[in-house]
Amino acid sequence: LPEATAKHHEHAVGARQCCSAVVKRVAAPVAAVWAVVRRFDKPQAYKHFVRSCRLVCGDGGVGTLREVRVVSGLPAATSTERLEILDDEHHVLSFRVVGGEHRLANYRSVTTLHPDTAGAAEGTVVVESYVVDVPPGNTRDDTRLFVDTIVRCNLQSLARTAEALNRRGGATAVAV
Ligand code: A8S
Repeated sequence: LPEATAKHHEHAVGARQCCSAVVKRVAAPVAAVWAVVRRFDKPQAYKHFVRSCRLVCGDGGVGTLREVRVVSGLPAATSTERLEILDDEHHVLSFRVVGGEHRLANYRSVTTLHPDTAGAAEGTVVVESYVVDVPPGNTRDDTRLFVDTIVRCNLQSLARTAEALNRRGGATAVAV
């Protein structure tokens, strides 16, 4: 990764915290993936664990607060999240969990997009790293397994969403 972007994935990890990262290749150009990722007001466009989302304050720029309602069956009901970084030039988005009814206190993630030059067609490599408190009564490994699973699901469905958007030729007509 370019050095400036790699730095975004360096997290200060406290004694009772854990961190990890998930990488996903998408068969669509960076613009198509970014069109989906950058919509802090619409995480449900690809995050299937999100039932609904409303903005508490802000208009989708840095500092915007959203309240996410999670689908049933998870040890969570709501999450209040603040947009920390939205860099349209370098394709970096970061948010922080500031409240809600769930067990992932102090969750913070960083998502970066990179052109994938390996294949013939234009592709994207998505890197998503996070740091989070280990909940009382859980181990670091439990926590990493739980969160990695959610993030992997999100990036899988991000890939499907961006690839469909790209096939419709609509990286700029953001129909997410
Ligand atoms: C994201 C990443 C995560 C979201 C987690 C890890 C969450 O929304 C879910 C279950 C929880 O227990 C915690 O990018 C929380 O959204 C699906 C409500 C925060």
